[in-house]
Amino acid sequence: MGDFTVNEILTNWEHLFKLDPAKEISDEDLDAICESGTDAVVVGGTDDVTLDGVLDLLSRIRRHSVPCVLEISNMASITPGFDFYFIPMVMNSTEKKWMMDLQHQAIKEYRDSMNWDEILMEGYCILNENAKAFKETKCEMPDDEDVVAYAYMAEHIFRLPVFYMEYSGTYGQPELVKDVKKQLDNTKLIYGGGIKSDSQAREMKEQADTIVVGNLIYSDINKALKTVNAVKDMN
Ligand code: 1GP
Repeated sequence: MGDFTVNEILTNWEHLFKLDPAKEISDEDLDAICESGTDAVVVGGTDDVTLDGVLDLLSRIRRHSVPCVLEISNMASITPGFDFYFIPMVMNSTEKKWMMDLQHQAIKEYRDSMNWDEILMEGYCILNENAKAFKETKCEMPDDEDVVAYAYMAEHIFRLPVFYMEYSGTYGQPELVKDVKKQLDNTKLIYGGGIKSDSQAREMKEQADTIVVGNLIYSDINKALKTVNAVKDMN
């Protein structure tokens, strides 16, 4: 992406679409997503994320000029060719593996080819107990005070560029997103989960720096597309 690092670019990103490599999407819908005016298209999922699935989406998104991000789910599906790479660290996991050990393994394997202008570490807090990612990463459900403290740690202890409130599949609490945002000066706040309408997109964007729309792409593409302008028109 030219002369800009991912941190500089993220400052201006308000809306992201997230495509799941394990799900089918027609060319027509994918083209509409890429041309929607969203700030970037993220490829990421939890189950059945394969290199073939990732490469298929990459080659199709690449027909468009929209920035393209791989959110790394597993080592087997890492590939060059994306503009940026997001690497989650799951802060409310009960297993160190998901916060540090997988990243440690990845560094050992890929250090020589890692370009830190393209890589962004995300402090993830998974807040939907029924989400596959919550179960897979053995998360513990934090209460509101815990979430605020994780955000504080992301900013002051780990100095992470991003804190991601991940409600994947369910709509979160705008009040809690607001409280978390108050903790953060330098760390950007991404909200993702359960956005099903333009008004929900706006409501969460009022609190967070960036919102992510995922499942709605597959359940109601027209409503998903409307979330872009809902957010952009707030400026
Ligand atoms: C998932 O945060 C994203 O990682 C978006 O969530 O799929 O529920 O929109 P939804």
